[in-house]
Amino acid sequence: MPPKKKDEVEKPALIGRLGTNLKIGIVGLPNVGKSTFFNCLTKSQAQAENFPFCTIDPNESRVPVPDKRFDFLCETYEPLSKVPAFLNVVDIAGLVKGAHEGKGLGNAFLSNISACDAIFHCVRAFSDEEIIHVEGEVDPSRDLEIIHDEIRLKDIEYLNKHIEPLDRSVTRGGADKKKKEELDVLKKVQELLNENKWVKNGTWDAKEIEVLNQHLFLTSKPVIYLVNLSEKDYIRRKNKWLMKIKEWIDAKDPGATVILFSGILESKLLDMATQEERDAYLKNLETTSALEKIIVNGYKALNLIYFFTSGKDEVKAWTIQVGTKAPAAAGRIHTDFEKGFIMAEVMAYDDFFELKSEAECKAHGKYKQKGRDYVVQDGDIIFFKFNAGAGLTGKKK
Ligand SMILES: Nc1nc2c(ncn2[C@@H]2O[C@H](COP(=O)(O)OP(=O)(O)O)[C@@H](O)[C@H]2O)c(=O)[nH]1
Ligand SMILES: [Mg+2]
Repeated sequence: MPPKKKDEVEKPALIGRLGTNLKIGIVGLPNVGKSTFFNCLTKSQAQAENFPFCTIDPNESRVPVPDKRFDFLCETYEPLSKVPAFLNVVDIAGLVKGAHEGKGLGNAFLSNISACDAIFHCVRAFSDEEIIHVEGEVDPSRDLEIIHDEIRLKDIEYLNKHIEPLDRSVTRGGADKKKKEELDVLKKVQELLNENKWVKNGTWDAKEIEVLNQHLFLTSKPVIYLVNLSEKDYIRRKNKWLMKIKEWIDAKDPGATVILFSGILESKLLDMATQEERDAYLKNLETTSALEKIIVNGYKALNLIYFFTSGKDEVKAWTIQVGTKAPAAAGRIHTDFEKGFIMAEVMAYDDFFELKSEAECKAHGKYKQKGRDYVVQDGDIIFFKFNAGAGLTGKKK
């Protein structure tokens, strides 16, 4: 077990779990293209059939995060081993109206969402007579509302269970200051949820976030909206529902990331034998695949970044949370690196890219020695110096 790294991470001003093994779940009504999208992401063979509940067990997959910086480091070092960062993606079973009361797969999918740290909310904006729509007609803003509501109602159920006993004990006068503060936060949550809003759309200070992080409300998770279009609509970036989708998101989740994609187009690309064939197809249609953008944004939504270690043996991206300091980042590689931490020798990626080598970075003062308080930045290229004996003798410094 690695040592607790709590003191090495900046106070979480962000809602959510601490850790680097975070996941993003694909959520939406049945038959909106979730598994199709998941398959494209993972190139795995999960089922994608015209049947509302074909994804009974959540499928999970690790998807490499595309990054030009990583590619450049690999070209420079030509290492024996290349390890990029990965995004953990879960294909969650379709959710239907009434799910919070147990309809469809009900609580199963809701606990799957609760195990995830962010949400890809997948919505169907393609028409296809052959593909059954559980609500009859295709109507993305109605579908967005259904999912938004089911998750919100589940949080209300959870909230009611927790707020009542807390309220009672505070009223009786037997509760300490902490309990009172918790109750205040839960009341604020209740107000938001009753106003048809999500916890993540409220304004919270660091103290309140500490309380929220003891509860991990479903509606506190970041959401990226994925709009599944026909190939034609995706290419021309036009669709009769897009305006309404935008209006819904502006009203209910202002500022959220929305990404257009086409499940059909992405699967077609997947079926092609070679990259040349894919490139030619895309070039001919003057379009691009949306997958890279989706993966990169999914990773960002989890509040994760990575630093690199690089050399002839290996170029590797190490996932950390935003705000992680150098010793804890070293601990990602090995606990002894953290225990015996001496310093981090750091090149910012942009400097390395400009100067092309470690030697040039050194010559230009861009190879910097950083201490225990250094907050690691996304893309830093780091070499850790540590005292090998420290971990074994149990000395702290
Ligand atoms: N026409 C069309 N069909 C799609 C698209 N994406 C998925 N489908 C089909 O819709 C059905 C349900 O897709 P699936 O990915 O299993 O949906 P899920 O229930 O949300 O996981 C399958 O038959 C897919 O082939 C799309 O972009 N266009
Ligand atoms: Mg599915």
